[in-house]
Amino acid sequence: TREELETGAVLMRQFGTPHATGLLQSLHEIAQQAPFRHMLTPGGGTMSAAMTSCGALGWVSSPRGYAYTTQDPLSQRPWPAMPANLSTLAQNAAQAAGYPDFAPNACLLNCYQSNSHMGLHQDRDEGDITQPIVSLSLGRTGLFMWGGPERRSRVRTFALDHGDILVWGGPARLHYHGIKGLAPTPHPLTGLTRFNMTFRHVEAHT
Ligand code: MD3
Ligand code: FE
Repeated sequence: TREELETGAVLMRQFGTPHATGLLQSLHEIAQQAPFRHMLTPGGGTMSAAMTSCGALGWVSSPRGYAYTTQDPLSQRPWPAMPANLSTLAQNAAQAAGYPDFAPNACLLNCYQSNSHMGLHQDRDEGDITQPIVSLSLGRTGLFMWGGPERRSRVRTFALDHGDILVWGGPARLHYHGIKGLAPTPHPLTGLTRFNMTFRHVEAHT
C-alpha cells in the first residue's frame, strides 16, 4: 500500500518485507566493520539509540556538534560501502514515491532497545533539502512521532512496523519527528531490537 501522509511524505507499508533477511544480513556485516555505538551529543547527553553508517558519508554526533564524515571516528577508516541491496531498495522506494533521481550516498543505521527513544528533531545536515530521505524499519515496531515545520507543531504518533518504508520530501522534508519508544511485542527476526535505516543524499563539503 502507498499512502500519502501529507504533501511529500509517502508511507509504503511492507515495501521492504520481502527483502528483510538479506537486508538484516547486510546490516550485520556493516556492524562488524563499523559497530553500533552510543554517540555523545553537543548538549552533554548520550544517545539512547546506538548508531552506525555506511556509504561515502556517515553521520556523527559528538560534544563538538553534528557532522557527516568520510571516516568512522572509531576506526579512522572509511565507512563500509553501501551494499547494493540497500541502495537498490531505497532507490526503488524513492521512485515509487515520485523521486526517480534519488541517489543515496549515506545511510544512517539506528539500533533501538527497550529503553531507547529519539527526541523530536529535524534532519538538516544534508545540504540539499530538495533530496528526500528514505527510511526503512526492521524488526520490533517503533512508535513514530511526526510533527510539523515547527517544534511546537502538533505531533501525531503512529506505528512503524517491520518492512515499512517512509519517503520524506517536498514540504515534509524539514518536519520535526522522533521515536517515542517501542511496542512491547518482540519480532521473530530481531527479538526486542528495532533497526532503522535512513538513506540520504549528502552534499560533500567544499
Ligand atoms: C521526517 N530516525 O535517523 S525514521 C533519523 O526511526 C531518524 O530511527 C527515526 O529520525 C528512526 O534521523 C525516524 C523516519 C524519518 C526519517 C527522516 C525524516 C522521518 C523523517 C526526515 C524528515 C522528516
Ligand atoms: Fe531524523
